[in-house]
Amino acid sequence: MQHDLDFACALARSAGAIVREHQGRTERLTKQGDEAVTALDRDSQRHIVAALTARFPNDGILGEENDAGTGITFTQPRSGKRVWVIDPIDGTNNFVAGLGNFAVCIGLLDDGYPILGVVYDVMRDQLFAGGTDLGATCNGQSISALTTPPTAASLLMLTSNMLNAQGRMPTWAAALHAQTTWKIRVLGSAALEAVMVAAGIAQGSITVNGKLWDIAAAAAVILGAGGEVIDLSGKPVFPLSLAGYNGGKVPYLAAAPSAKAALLACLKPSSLVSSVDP
Ligand code: 2AM
Ligand code: CA
Repeated sequence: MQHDLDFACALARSAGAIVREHQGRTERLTKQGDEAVTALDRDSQRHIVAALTARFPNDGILGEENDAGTGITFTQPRSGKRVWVIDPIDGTNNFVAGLGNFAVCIGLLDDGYPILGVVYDVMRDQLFAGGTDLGATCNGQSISALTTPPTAASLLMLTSNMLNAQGRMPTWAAALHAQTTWKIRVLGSAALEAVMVAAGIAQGSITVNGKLWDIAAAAAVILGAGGEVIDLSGKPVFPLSLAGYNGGKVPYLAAAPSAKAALLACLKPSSLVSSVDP
């Protein structure tokens, strides 16, 4: 399994090299709803898919883009239950704007469980890698989730766009923005936000409107680092059935074990007194 992770690491770095010089110089190709895509998203995915297909011909591949620009890529495994999950650029709006917070994400699910993953922060040249039984590293140095209780200095990462299915901000989300107990941070890349938990930098990371490719790779790193990946009601996100997956949302809380209870309490509507001015 370490060989597979090493392969994914090298592949994420080479995909990052393809996109790096284009940050801030590339326009959106299309605007499908809120979703940004550039030629470099497709170049990066093409590069990753070609290498994975050659090396692991029996594995499936799920990717956010496809060459025709008509949706996602989803190739079922020829044998076994392994599916590689790719986000060729996570944080495309940052990439287009020239804000250096974006990542190449390559994860591997086995029977719906993230067993290894790589999140490559392209502009900082920081490669977060890890998985079940593999631990977690950043540029080869061991990392781990925090084991200390949250304090007044603890960071909580949030991903922008916290609207619920009714197109409204949940009460708990407004209250989190209004409070000062947690130090709220938003990077614009759900995967980079999530791996801050694996790195022991943040106590938690909440993404409401992410897709599977926004979390699969980061989840493997977080789990390898001793963190947890649960849904907003506290149940484990994985294993997750990929049958018929078509880009549905996968809301999640990534948490240091020592902060999990406090963070879940924040997600209850009545837990925080909101100072939002009506
Ligand atoms: P993306 O860049 O791969 O699309 C902040 O926008 C984060 O949320 C990014 O990680 C982005 O991933 C993700 N995201 C997922 N769905 C989104 C959407 N509909 N609009 C904007 N960002 C989205
Ligand atoms: Ca993307």
